Amino acid sequence: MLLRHIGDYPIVSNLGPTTDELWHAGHRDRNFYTYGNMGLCSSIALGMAVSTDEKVVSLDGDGSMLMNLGTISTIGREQPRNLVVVVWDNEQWAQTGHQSSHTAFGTDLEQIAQSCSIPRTATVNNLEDLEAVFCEALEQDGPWFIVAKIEETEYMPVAPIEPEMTLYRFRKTFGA
Ligand SMILES: Cc1ncc(C[n+]2csc(CCOP(=O)(O)OP(=O)(O)O)c2C)c(N)n1
Ligand SMILES: [Mg+2]
Repeated sequence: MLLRHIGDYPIVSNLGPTTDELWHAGHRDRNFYTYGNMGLCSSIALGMAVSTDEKVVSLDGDGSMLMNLGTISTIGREQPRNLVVVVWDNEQWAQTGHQSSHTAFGTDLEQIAQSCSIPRTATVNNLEDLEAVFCEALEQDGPWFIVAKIEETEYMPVAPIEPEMTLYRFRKTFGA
């Protein structure tokens, strides 16, 4: 659904299932797939956002975001108007054994974003609301912080990705 709306804007995807699903949903040179670097998806997207005028979309995970909450604070400090963070919040560190994360015990990532002065935030619980807020985020200035509550489903096969090629393909789309 997100790919239907995103046009040519770059996406940074969190390690594991998020990256695998993005690859299966629609491989494109402007997908910056990450593997292994837990907690850095939105940090990388932030770095991109301050380097380009284009919208930059981060598809992060609750567990990864919890491991690097300082990213939210830095987004609030830098106020990149073109950054859109979507956190897939399944309330678990799912891929390493479905351990419940802090969002299952009262931590509200949207409230954290608000308290870090991120001006545009939302929490959505269904696809329709996600689509509406995501389209708004692509149109209007942010930074945006969207928490998408999700349920775990079966994993797709691991995507055949080589980090060096991801970097090479991605950079080329910026003419570097
Ligand atoms: C520094 C570091 N610690 C631990 C791991 C192992 N690890 C990989 S993914 C993951 C859980 C990520 O949770 P979340 O971002 O919520 O994504 P989900 O698995 O729920 O899709 C963990 C603990 C890692 N890759 N790097
Ligand atoms: Mg998770």
